[in-house]
Amino acid sequence: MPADIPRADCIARTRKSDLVKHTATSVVTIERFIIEQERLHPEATGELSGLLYDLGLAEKMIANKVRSAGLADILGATDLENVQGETQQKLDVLANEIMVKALDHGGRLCAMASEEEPDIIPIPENFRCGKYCLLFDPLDGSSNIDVNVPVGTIFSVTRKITSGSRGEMEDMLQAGRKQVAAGYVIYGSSTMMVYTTGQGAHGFTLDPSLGEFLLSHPNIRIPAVGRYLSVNDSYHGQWEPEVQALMRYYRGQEGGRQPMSTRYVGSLVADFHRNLLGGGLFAYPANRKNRRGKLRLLYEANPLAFIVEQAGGAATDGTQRIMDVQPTELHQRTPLFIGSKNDVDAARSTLGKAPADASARTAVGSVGA
Ligand code: AHM
Ligand code: MG
Repeated sequence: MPADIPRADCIARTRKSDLVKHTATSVVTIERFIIEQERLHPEATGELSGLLYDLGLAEKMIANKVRSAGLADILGATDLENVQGETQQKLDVLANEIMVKALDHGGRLCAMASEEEPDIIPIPENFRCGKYCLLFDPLDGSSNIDVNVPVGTIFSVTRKITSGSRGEMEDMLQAGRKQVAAGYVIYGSSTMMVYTTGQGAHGFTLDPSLGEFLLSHPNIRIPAVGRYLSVNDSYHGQWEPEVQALMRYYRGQEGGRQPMSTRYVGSLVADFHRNLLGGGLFAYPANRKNRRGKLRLLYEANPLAFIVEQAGGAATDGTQRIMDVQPTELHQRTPLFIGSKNDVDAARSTLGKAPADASARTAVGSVGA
C-alpha cells in the first residue's frame, strides 16, 4: 500500500461493510467513486459527475495556492508583481478566480454565485449553458490565512428552474432542500473533500504524491450527542437571554447535560469538520448587533446542512430547518446551529418551535428539562 493512502481499518465511525478497499495496486479515487455512484442512476447524463470532477480540479489548484501562501507573501514583499507581471492578489480573490475559470466553460452550469462577488456570475456567451447552478464560498475563514489556520472552500449545486437560455436570480434563490450536491474542502494538515449527492456523506483525502483525492471516510455518521461546542463566546453580552441559557445548557451548567468541550477555530469549515467526525455543535447565533448572524445561507449554511443531514445530524436557524428557509437575497445571512442531532434539537426547542430536520419527532434536551 502506498504510504500516503489512509488505512481502511484506521477509519473511525465507518461501518465494516463500508471499509475502503485500497490495495498496493488499486485505489478508490474520487473519480471512480463518482462513476460508481452514477451507475446507481441509469437516467444520469454524467453532467453532475463532470461538474464534480471540475470542482475537484479547482480545489486542488486552490490547495496549491493555500500551501504556498506564506511563501507567496515573502516573494511578494520585494516586488508586488508576480512573474507574469500580474499584481499579486489576495488569496480569497485568487480562489474565486480559480473556481470561476475552472467551471465556466464545461457546459454544465447555467450561472454561478460567489460570496466574493456582488451579483450572479453569468456563463460567458461563447460557452454552452448547462442545467446546474453553482454557489460557493471560495475561501472560507480567509482571515486566518496569515496565522496558518485551516481554511476551506464550500459549494452547493442546484438545478436550473427557469426556462430561459441563461441562469437567472430565481435559479440561485432556491431553498437548501433543492440542492442536488454539496461539499466542502478543508485545507488543513491534509487536504480533504467531503461531498454528498444525497446518498450519504463521503470524505476523500488528497494524496499529494498522486495528486488524487482518495476515498478515506465513506458514509460519515455524526454522533447524535456532541462532544464539542464551537461558538465565539465574545458575543455573550450581545446574545438574547434564550441563547445565553442554551449555552449554559451545552456547558452542563443547567439542564443536566454532560458539559461539552469548547473548541473554536474561527474557520467554519475547520470547526464543522471536527464536529462532523467527532460529534459536536457549531453555533453562530444572531446577536443584538447582527440580527441575522454572520454566516451566509446560500454559500455556507445550506451546503453544510445538506452534508450534516446526510450524516445523521441536523441544522436549524433556531426556528426553522436551515434547508427549508426560502432565500430572498443572494448574500442572505442566517443564524446557524449545526451538528449532532440532539444538540441541534436542543437549540430548536429552546429558541423556536419547528423541527430542525424533516425526520425530527421528539423534542430532545430542552433547557432545564
Ligand atoms: P468569511 O466567509 O468571510 O471567511 O467569514 C466566515 C467566518 C467563518 O469561517 C467563521 O466561522 C466565522 O466567520 C468567524 O466569525 P467570528 O470572528 O465573528 O467568530
Ligand atoms: Mg465564509
